[in-house]
Amino acid sequence: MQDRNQDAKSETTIEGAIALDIDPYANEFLANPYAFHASLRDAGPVVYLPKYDVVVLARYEAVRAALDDPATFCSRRGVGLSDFQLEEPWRPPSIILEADAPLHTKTRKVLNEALSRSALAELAPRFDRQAVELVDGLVAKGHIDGIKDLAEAFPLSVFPDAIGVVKEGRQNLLPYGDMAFNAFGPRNDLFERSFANAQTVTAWVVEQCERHNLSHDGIGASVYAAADRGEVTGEEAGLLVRSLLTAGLDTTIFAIGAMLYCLAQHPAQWAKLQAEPRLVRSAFTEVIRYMSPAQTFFRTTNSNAEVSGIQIPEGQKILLCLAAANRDPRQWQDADQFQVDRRAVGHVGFGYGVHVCVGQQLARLEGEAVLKALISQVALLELDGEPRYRMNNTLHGFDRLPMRIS
Ligand code: OVV
Repeated sequence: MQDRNQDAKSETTIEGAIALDIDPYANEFLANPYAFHASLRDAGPVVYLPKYDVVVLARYEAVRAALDDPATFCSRRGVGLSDFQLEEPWRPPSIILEADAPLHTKTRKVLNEALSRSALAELAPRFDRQAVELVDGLVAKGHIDGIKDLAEAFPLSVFPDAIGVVKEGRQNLLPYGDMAFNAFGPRNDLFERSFANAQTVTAWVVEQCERHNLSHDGIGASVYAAADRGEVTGEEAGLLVRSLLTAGLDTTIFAIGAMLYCLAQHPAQWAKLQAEPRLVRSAFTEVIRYMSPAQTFFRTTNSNAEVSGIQIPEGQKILLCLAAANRDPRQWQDADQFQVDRRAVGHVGFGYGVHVCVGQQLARLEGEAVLKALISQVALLELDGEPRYRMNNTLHGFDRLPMRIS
């Protein structure tokens, strides 16, 4: 039996890759991933995890190279653990995230346009005003939960309106995002728990993506305007609005939560920002590098591939550890230090290449609005109790951040 097991194992092992007995979906890993990330990077350029039959790339150079080669490392077989060629996806696949050229090229153009810097420019004054108003109210309270009261409250106050979603039923948005990001991992407890009300939640989201349910002046409407121009079908426009609602809220909430945590944990960096508010842009970029709210995405090899001289067969699931790449000491000086004036451009926290986050200008607008409001309205910002991690198969961050703010 022993021998047979070993034989079976050597059949699936990738020759030249180091096999590690690490579970990236275990609670210990998800709560405190940094030592595991170092083990994954240090083991070699290509690591194999027998438990999930996945190859892991965790070094910056390897992650970036894979993201830069979408013909070999494709997305249409899913960007989670599951191979859509072998398993039925939990919902009709995204036509932008879970797609390759030429479909992706077409859909990407539509969302690029709807989310371009110029399209978003008119939202900025409102975001800034809402952030100041919200932060002023929190300063008056003195003690807050940074997550509920700010990291969630701010995106919820601007994002659904910006897209043009009806008010009734918005409580379904966060559970839907939680499902989607858990669904990139295995069907573990986290997955099962987040899918408890899947039917209701999914039905609501799908319905809100229909044209007649969206406002006439939001980002959703501008996606449908692309359908009027013949760039996509009406059905495709609905799926692209679904992408916005799936990817746009939990991510920014985790990013703003990460920002609050970073500022509270690094008072010298907070002081530097207060002295030099022009650093807001690089500070937000550094938050994404340092915390990587989206920790991982997968690709699937579309043909036999080679990474660092190691042969990877066609149909292999590849876990790209964005979070590990973003703290790779081979790439970053003092990788584990949070530095608001770092030139963190080039991080892969938003991905890289043709699939790089299409909503990142909107995410920035939100993150920077909050950060500017904190700088102008807040003197003291510190932790006031134990942060609690929010567990998710893909997102890393907090669900409770007790803070003193004044
Ligand atoms: C969870 C997620 C991330 C990015 C894109 C999408 C979903 C999508 O539905 O397109």
